[in-house]
Amino acid sequence: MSTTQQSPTAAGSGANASENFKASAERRGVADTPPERVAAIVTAVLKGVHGAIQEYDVTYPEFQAAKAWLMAVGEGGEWPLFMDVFVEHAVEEQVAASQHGTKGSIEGPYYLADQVRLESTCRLPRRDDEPGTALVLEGQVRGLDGTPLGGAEVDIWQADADGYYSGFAPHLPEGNLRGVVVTDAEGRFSISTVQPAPYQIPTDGPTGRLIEAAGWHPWRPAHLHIMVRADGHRTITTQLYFAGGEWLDSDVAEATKPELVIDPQDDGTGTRRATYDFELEPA
Ligand code: MBD
Ligand code: FE
Repeated sequence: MSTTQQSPTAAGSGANASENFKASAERRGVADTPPERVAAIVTAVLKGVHGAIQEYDVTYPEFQAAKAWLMAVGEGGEWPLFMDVFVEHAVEEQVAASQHGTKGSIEGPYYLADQVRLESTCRLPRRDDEPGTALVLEGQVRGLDGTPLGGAEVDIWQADADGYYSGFAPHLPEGNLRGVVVTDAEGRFSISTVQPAPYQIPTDGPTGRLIEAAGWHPWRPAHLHIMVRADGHRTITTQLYFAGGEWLDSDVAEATKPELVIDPQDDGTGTRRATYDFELEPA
């Protein structure tokens, strides 16, 4: 990691993620949950909490510490981070049960809509001195029946070689390593980028303090986030991971799947290349 950069504080990246989440309410839609269902779900959650209190004979100091921690998560803007690390994978697994084609994975807290649109063969926006190994991801977007989907959008975002996301780290230019790649008439794309580093949950915020208090590790394996959209098809939100990568078998967010692991190979010029095709089901 370079020593001159300013690392984002937990509060900085958390607050940004909270602001971004609130601003994107429209894209996320309305839940419209009827009262009986609200009551059933909340009752089940509370039963789980009450059960843990009984099972572990939770004390008053522990109960008050939990309240203080919950307040800190909100004040630090870390609810998007906490929810996406510890809860989102369970929701995604429910959705996945009725989904065909490319496997999905969690969106996480660092998606930003409306990034620069790029041609099918392109380079993601990067700094002049962007560190990291050159990486090319190429492939094709198809329907479940094999039809190539030209004009599909491969919306990609990733951490840099130091593990930081643009938009959530003040030292990075806006839009760095983010873009919406539009496939050619054959549904193909070829994206030049750099190898991302594993992601560490900020250790200076409440989520990091909980992880430390529990003796867990705060790491996600290196990954590329990708959302693929095509007219008449169900949008897929997923991530690609790297064969042999650190933390691949112990992702703190439990969001890896064997079908989502790529194994880029050096093409002889120092650039690592991988192919991945996306298959979308009808909407
Ligand atoms: C990430 O980069 C991420 O992908 C998730 C799911 C949670 C925290 C940081
Ligand atoms: Fe991520």
